[in-house]
Amino acid sequence: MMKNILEAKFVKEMCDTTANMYRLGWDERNGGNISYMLDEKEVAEYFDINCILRTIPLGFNANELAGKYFIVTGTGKYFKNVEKNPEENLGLFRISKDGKNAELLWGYSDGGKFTSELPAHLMSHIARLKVDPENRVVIHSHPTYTLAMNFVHELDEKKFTHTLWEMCTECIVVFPDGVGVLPWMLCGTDEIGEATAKKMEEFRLVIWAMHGIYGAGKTLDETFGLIETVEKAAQIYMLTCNRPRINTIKDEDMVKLAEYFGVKYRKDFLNI
Ligand code: 2HA
Ligand code: ZN
Repeated sequence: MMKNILEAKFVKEMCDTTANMYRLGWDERNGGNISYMLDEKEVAEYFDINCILRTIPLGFNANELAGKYFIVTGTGKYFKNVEKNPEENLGLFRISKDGKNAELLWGYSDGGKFTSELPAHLMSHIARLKVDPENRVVIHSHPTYTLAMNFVHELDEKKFTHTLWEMCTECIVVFPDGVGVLPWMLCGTDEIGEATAKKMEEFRLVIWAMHGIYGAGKTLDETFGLIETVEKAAQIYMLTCNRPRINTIKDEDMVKLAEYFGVKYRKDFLNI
């Protein structure tokens, strides 16, 4: 007997994460997308993995991920609606042997397909897996204060990261590797996908200037938490940036934090 996919932990987690992000105001309309790599073993509990519902061309080559399984939000779909109707708003597929197609096993039930940002997602998975074999999740979102900060702060990786680190004591501990920044680029393209993946070799967080953010991690919680921490710091920045700054977390304080918590941080992003 196959188990009911709607009770699968990974479907519940996708529902919870999209619902949280929607309620935080980060994912208006069809904004944002999530991809989550699954093990064949966990997928096989829910359906016959030889029963392909549809073959959907990827439009680019993902042969480094051949045979891998992903659950991914659908193109044009709203985070607001995932929880109510996971089968229409999500899809679960395997990358074909030649890396050219998505073999749909469940979901996109209204004839839909994966997010238009799939190139950036899959290319980021490939890049992160080389750095961290346990990476499973890529999230793209439009968090409000992070975006606002893009309009008033220099888009320099060192300066942007440094400002975020200054805004919350825990920032340097949560994202010691800092935040990569891409200039404004056309979204949905292979080009922005390749640029994002290149940044992902170095960073788990990548800003798409005046558009949003990408995060990567081992779990949905961890990846969500990374973006949430950046967003909190950006919020504090936006609440304080037009007033004189009287107090700040100093660079030597950040060194103490990084050393106390034993994290490997971007020393070159501090001014010491
Ligand atoms: O999928 O967020 O970047 C909607 C978007 C595109
Ligand atoms: Zn977007």
